[in-house]
Amino acid sequence: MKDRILNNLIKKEINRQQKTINLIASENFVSPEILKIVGSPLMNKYSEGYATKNRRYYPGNQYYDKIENLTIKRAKEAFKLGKNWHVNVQSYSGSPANLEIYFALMNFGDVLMGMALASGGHLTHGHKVNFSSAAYKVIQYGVDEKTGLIDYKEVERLAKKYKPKVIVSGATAYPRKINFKKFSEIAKKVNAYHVADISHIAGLIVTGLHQSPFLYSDAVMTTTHKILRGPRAAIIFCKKELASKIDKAVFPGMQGGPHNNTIAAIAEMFFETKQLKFKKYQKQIIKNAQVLAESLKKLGFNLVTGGTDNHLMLINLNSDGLVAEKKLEKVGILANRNSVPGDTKPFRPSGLRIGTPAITTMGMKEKEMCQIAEWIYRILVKNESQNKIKKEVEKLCLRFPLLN
Ligand code: DSN
Repeated sequence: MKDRILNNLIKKEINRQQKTINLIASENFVSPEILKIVGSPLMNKYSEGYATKNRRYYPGNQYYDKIENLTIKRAKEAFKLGKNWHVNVQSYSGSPANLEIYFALMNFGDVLMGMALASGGHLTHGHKVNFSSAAYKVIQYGVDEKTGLIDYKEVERLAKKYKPKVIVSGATAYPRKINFKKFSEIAKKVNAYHVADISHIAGLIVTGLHQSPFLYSDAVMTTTHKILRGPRAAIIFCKKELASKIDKAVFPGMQGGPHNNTIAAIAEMFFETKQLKFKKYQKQIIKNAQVLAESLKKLGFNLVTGGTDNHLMLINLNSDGLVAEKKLEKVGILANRNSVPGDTKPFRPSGLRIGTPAITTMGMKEKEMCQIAEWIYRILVKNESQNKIKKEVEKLCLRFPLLN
């Protein structure tokens, strides 16, 4: 690279990724193949329109059409979908994808019901500062403050009272399994669409380690860059009868030209999720999360819901999460501060979210989980020397080289 300033910054960032323990539940490390496809000449083209409809607004798309159709085919195979499901692979990322689904299924001013951010929901599930709450009347459900679990009876009560047009299930910080069947039953009772946002758990669903929402939803959205270990993007699945509405909402409703390089990288991602080692990887993510959760508990940490069934856990610190996040960052351990049930200030919440997808990709296993729990304890409880622990962290990370 001729640009030495930028080259130097990129090198530093790659080095940072190698030398830190990444416990951010939504991040991961993609394969060299995916990196290559995203940075390939596939980036150079406009293809507004859809391959499935044989309707593009630019010439020269004969190969992109094939790539987009291949990505759609693989997406359907991965989630074992029949002819009654339609797939749109053009969404730029999770937030636009959710808004596109709402745009397709609701009129402005209709009632949207989603999980509150403070309980583990996403901004686009109706948080007050998000476009979703500006465009729609929002009703938020939460978790039971004592158990930390979704209170399905309360979800039903709210749904019956406010009659939403769309009910969103799915979360960004919920450590337990989600009962999509229950959400579907509630949605049916009030004649609402059930939309499942599976961004955080899609890899577990692909490998049969979590209930699939497809039997129970009208539309499903997943990002591809989290536990699925693909490029930064999203996929929208919907029942066939909603296909035209969803496609129109994505393009021309909200987006212009699709990112062809990313769509091709999603096809590669599904090639990788089909390999036997992907299932082993997903199982190890859960094992690692459980060992980490147990180790933290033994050291006296209080976990929301008492543990985890999936790839993440929430520590209730009963103190400032921002301070804890900063202390850990100083030694090269990244875990984002997060609201815990009852918190009201998202910028200064009192929890930490800890996830295992990225460190499991690095190759870390149970033994390393115990070590990480001990470091968290030594930093947050014992206030030990940061320099000493930073060196220990770096030494461990260098034993698990990233494939760039
Ligand atoms: N920012 C993602 C997460 O951390 O879960 C959700 O979009």
